[in-house]
Amino acid sequence: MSGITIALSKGRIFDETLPLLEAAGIVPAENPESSRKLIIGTNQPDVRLVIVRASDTPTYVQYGAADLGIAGKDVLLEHGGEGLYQPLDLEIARCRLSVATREGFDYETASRPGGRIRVATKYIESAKAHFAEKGVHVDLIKLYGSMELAPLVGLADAIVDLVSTGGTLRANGLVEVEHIRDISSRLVVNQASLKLKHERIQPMLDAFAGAIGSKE
Ligand code: PRT
Ligand code: MG
Repeated sequence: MSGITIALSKGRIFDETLPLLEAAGIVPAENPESSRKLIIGTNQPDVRLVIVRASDTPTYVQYGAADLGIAGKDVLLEHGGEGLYQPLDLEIARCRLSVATREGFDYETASRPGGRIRVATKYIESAKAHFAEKGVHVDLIKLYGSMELAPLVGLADAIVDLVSTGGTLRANGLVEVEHIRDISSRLVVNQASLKLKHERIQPMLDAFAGAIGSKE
């Protein structure tokens, strides 16, 4: 495949990537929200988009099934980033990774060095690193979604999840008790593609870099 394949997920990453693609002169032929197609052409005959699950983006790029991709830092931290070049923070799909508990739970005491806490999360690697750094013993329970439910039904003391407006936590009687890190989406590039297709990829990287933050 001599053209360029870009891996994107539907939803907020796709929506917020459109202006960046446009800055690079790339316009998708269809909207993946209304199309069932997983491979979408663009106005550039040698550029196509592949629509993947957000957490699968690094994997497609790592193995070279896509040359470029856009993935949240949350997803990249779990993946590990092997085989990926991460040249740009696109500053899109911004949110934060935080610890949340039920209102009234004594997180202060539970999270002292030497303490022990039961945490449900989709973000095992980030949670493990965070509590290790604090010197807290953590029993991690892997979930794939609806993390907010876990403290409400006694599955865990706390969750580690992404927070944007805070509305989901509030609606479920949870409170954000610790901010772990800010999250945004990064451009990821397959390391071999960057070398072999440098003349085609570098101008795209430059166009993306020039367009960062311009919609705000
Ligand atoms: O949905 P699916 O399981 O397919 O995958 P996904 O949830 O990983 O994908 P998607 O499209 O929902 O998110 C893609 C990326 O957007 C994530 O990897 C993050 O980098 C980024 N992002 C930015 C967010 C949010 N903001 C966000 N608020 N991803 C998820 N959320 C969720 C959060 O998990 C919680 O359930 O929104 C809820 C909280 O939102 P507020 O506004 O109520 O605080
Ligand atoms: Mg989602």
